[in-house]
Amino acid sequence: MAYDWITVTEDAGVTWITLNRPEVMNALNRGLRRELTIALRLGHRGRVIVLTGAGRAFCSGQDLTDATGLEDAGFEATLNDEYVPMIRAITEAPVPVIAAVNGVAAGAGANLALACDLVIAAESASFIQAFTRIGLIPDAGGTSFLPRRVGLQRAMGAALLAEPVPARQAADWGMIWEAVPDARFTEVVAARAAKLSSGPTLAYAALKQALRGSFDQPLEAQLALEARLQGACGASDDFREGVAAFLEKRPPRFTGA
Ligand code: T3D
Repeated sequence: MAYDWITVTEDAGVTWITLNRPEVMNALNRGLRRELTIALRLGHRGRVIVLTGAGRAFCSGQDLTDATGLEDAGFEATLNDEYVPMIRAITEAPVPVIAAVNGVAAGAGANLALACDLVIAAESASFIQAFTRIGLIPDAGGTSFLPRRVGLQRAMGAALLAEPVPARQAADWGMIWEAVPDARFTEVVAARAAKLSSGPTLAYAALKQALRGSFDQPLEAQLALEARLQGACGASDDFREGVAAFLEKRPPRFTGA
């Protein structure tokens, strides 16, 4: 498929999706949101997806010059029709999605990153819940992802004050997985992606489902879910291969079956 606003490449089981509007810090216009949602859905054909930005930013959130959504239907419809499918394409992806945050992530761009399963940021990057600067509240899942990751007070501070949270601080808070020196950013992202692309895909899908659902149900239900998902994993070729590899003292060769 040909894209106008993003680039998509596939290599060794890794689908790389790059937001490609560097002149506006990869702001999300309607076309980009649509393309990104499609690419995320199609990216499942690989074994891991990496989402990153072209140029010096990851994503600056809603394109503030693009009023097409407003003219048609207003924010509520735009969020429901365009942002929600985009975020769900990440959270429901059966493969791990890595946000490789190469630079500033602001507004919905910050929450696009936080929707991902693993967030790796360059040390020079920052996360800005910029919404209140323009009279809005965090959206694109931010009011869910933020307090769950960093607690209510830090979520409140980040949203109320709308100040940049540097990558290192974000990692210290548990908002993201890690902040890495800029010089090593590409190398570290590639290494993490390669590791996940050769991992047990079925187990990854199951653990995403279990962890992401864990905030919404009591322990009893979670235990039952774990048992059901583990039943499927335990019956997989990957489990047999993992045990065989352990006993034979060799690296496993997971196929995702
Ligand atoms: O349903 C709905 O539609 C509502 C949904 C809302 C979701 C949201 O995301 S609301 C929040 C929207 N985002 C923002 O408010 C962030 C706006 N951008 C910034 O605060 C800053 O640009 C950054 C902190 C991201 C980066 O600052 P800096 O100083 O490094 O760069 P800059 O000079 O501000 O930006 C560079 C260019 O990108 C500049 O254009 P120019 O002057 O070179 O022609 C700037 O206007 C453009 N740009 C940056 N962000 C956006 C943008 N253009 C359109 N939309 C943007 N969001």
